[in-house]
Amino acid sequence: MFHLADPDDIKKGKITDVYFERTVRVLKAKHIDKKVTAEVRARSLPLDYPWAVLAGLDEIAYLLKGLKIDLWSLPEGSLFHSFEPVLFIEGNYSDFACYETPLLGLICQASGVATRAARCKKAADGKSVIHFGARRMHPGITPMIDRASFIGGCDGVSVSKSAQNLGEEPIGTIPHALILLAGDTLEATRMFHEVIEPRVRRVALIDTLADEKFEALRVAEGLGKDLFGVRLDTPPSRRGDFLKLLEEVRWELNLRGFKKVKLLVSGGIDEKKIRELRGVVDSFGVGTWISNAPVIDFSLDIVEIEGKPFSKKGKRSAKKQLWQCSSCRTRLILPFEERVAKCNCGGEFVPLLKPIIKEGKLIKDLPSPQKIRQYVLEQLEKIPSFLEEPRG
Ligand code: PCP
Repeated sequence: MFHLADPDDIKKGKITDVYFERTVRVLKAKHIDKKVTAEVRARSLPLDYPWAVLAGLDEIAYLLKGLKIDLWSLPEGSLFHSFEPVLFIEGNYSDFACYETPLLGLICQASGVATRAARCKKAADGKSVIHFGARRMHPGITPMIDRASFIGGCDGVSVSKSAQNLGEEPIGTIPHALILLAGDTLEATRMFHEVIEPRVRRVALIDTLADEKFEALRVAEGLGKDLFGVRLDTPPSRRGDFLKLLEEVRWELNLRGFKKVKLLVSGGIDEKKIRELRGVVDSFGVGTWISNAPVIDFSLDIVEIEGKPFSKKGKRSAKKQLWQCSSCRTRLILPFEERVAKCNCGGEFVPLLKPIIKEGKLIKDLPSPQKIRQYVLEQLEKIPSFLEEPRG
């Protein structure tokens, strides 16, 4: 069997820390169950990242739908900073207490993956980034990781089922295994070309047997206009100066009229490598760096009880709204009822936390993965350059 939680158990709040189950029993036994506002925020972001991407809201809405609670949240895909409230729940504490564990699990991991995907996409500066990281994680959560990587900005994912869930075409090339079984790079690429439907781009893997430069020319001459690109997944023991190798392959292909043949790279690709190689590479296959992303350290804490501000040490009390100036993007965190005047830049402040669930009912349909991805890409465009920093 696979060591996976049963979705019904998750939905019923059974995948939770025992101290929540016991707390509900104590509250009920002592009749001290009260209406609270509980807020989720991240006290810090991994590796001192200046911003992160909120992901996993669709699963949270599914998890909390039907409970006697109200949920407010930033739209999925929103960029946020440490200490900013990203969502809050209102209701009787015992009605959602056991959902804290799954709720945090859903956004901590998905937001970590989406943030890494967005940082890779930002670093790629318009070049495509494909998520190849399913093989590094438990297959039970592959659809979640692939969705988070896609809404975070990746241009595609390699797992067919995940792509189907997203309404996208799966993106893949050729594995080393096919080259070894065919015994030759060009032969394997020809077999692929003969068998696989024409809409699938022909990308030859050129690092299995011989030198990449000569293999690139062989497949380019062998497939001509049918060759979309070549993938280099050159093993570290042979990689040397990867940029120089790629520039040489590019030079030789251009020299012989194969300017349209794209260069794809994979294997140990992270943001730093993307920045180094984006001048010559057309597409990056990123696996571990995205799927094994550090989680976002969200916490959920009570900030109001029966409408009165009350929170633990180290946490500011009161229900809050996060405001952003529509022109200079300055942000303000204010008590929920407080209104804000015009921004110093003259721009209007708009409230970012929106109602998602009212008394257990979803208020409006949630956006498609494509819409959320577009929203992320638009925000990445607007990130002030000073927030961009070369981090490994
Ligand atoms: C890996 C495979 C994955 C890549 C590399 C992810 O190559 O192609 O997509 O790598 P990463 O986790 O380091 O980012 P191999 O397993 O060597 O090759 P193959 O394509 O033959 O499966």
